Amino acid sequence: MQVIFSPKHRQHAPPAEFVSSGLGPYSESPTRADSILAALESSGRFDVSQPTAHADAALEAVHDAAYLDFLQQVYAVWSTPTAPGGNGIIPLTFAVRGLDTCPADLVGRAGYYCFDAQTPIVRGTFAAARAAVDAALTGADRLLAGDAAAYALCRPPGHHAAAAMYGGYCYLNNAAVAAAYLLERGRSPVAVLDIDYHHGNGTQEIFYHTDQVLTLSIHADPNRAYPHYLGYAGETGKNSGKGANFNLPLPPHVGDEDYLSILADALVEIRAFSPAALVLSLGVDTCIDDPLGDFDLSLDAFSDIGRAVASLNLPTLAVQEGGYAIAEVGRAVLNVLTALQ
Ligand code: SP5
Ligand code: ZN
Repeated sequence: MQVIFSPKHRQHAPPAEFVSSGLGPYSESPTRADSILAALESSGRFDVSQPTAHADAALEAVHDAAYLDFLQQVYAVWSTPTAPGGNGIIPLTFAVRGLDTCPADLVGRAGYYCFDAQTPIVRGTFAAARAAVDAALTGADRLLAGDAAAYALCRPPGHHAAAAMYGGYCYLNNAAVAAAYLLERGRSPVAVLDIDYHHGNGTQEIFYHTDQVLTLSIHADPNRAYPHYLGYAGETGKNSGKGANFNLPLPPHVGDEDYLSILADALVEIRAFSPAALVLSLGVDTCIDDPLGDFDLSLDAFSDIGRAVASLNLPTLAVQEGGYAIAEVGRAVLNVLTALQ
């Protein structure tokens, strides 16, 4: 299986994020990608290549043009010699209900587009995020060329980013851009299965009104877990998208057996939809040792997940999302991909 990976991810390395006790280390660190790449390389089962550059059109099919301009420009405007701190741009105000006019000031726009205090923009953020999109699109090209599966080792991840919104360590929605690109090239309809511990709110929002993309997310119940404000079972899609979004929120300490049974339910929906391709938003923060999650999946469960997804017999693009237990993420991803192969 082809693994697509860009070393440009390293340009995105914010030193800190806000946690409940104040500033803490940034969980979505470059070492995550090191761990994954090392595990895949040591297995000797994968070819690793760099992404090819893709035109902005694919990105613009999913994200708002003014939002993309903001992401691309804000750091350069902000980083004057008098600007304080090295933590990157973290907004202090947020455009929530009733505060919804986008200001002219680029830095003021951070709080218009951002929805949490954990997703700083540093100098290299856009370059890294753009390279991650290219990785997902290069993986999609492999499917279009006839490969049964491909894996994009994306960093930063993407599933929390919506058309004009960033948060949850995500800026550009790699999986959604790849799904729209496959659709555009005649792989219709497409299913996106999100198995990250957190709800894929960005992906859900992007495809909420269309019946061309089935979105399913298995995640921690947002009543207790990030992203809190979306991801409930009652969200089933709107307009022609009605019935094409499934949320499967779960309680804490879900173990292998229960998880695999929920996954089997999701696969039933995917089969019924008869997609031409599958995008797998592959977060491994469901692992028992994950510091952000409270699920109890063993490393063996990740092999079972890979086998279950492979049983769909669909061209499958796996796109890396979360996973923060540095010692385990490589093995968890390796187990999924080995079984998927
Ligand atoms: C892509 C992705 O996985 N983004 C996740 C963003 C989650 N940020 C919220 C972190 C909240 C931390 N709560 C820690 C609870 C520890 N038990
Ligand atoms: Zn996650």
